Amino acid sequence: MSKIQLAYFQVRGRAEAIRTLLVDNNVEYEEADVGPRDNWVNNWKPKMAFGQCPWLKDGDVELVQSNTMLRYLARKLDLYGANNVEASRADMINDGVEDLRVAYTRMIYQNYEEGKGPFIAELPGKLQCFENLMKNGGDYILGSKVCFADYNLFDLLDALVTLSSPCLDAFPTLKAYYDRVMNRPGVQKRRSTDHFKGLPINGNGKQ
Ligand code: 0HH
Repeated sequence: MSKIQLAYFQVRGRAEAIRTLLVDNNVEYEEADVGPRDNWVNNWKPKMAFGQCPWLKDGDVELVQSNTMLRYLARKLDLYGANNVEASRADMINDGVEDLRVAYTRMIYQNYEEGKGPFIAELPGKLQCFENLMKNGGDYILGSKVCFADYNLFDLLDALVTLSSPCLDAFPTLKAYYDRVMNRPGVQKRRSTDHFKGLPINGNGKQ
């Protein structure tokens, strides 16, 4: 069986949760750089179903949409909970991550200078929602076993801590959760690679 292939710009962006999931679950993969811009526009973009990346290929399966990839890998690798209720909790939190990621990305790429302050000011209200969801729970979103949404929530928290280093200080459950995922051996394995260390979070140098 050939290795999974991933293609994306050389940034953490929307691919890092996927990369981390793969490494933490001992799945070997190959990555192609879709950049720089001319390469992307001429050789990749026209082939993408929605004109955007990341793109993932697993045998005959070709996917775009980062959350679809996370869910595909979750079904394949048993990272989607044990039943419909667990899967729905993972989906719900992943959808919450997506909402906050969209707001973060919009601020980073479209309104950094004026938008950063207000975004950070509104962050506690958003993080409180995740704190509430994780309180009275286990180590991870679904208890003792990691699920796909953990990689996505962790990756977003990581970007937010870079944006505002004290942002988790008022949220002890979330802070402990962030540290717990950070300290998973597979997560550390990914983060210790030269590839990870060389990647900016975003493509415009803002973080
Ligand atoms: N809903 C989609 C998903 O979740 C959204 C994908 C998306 O926004 O997969 N893709 C963007 C790249 S993410 C895209 O394809 C932002 C990273 C930008 C890095 C830019 C340059 C880096 C240079 C080192 N954008 C290209 C396009 O739309 O043509």
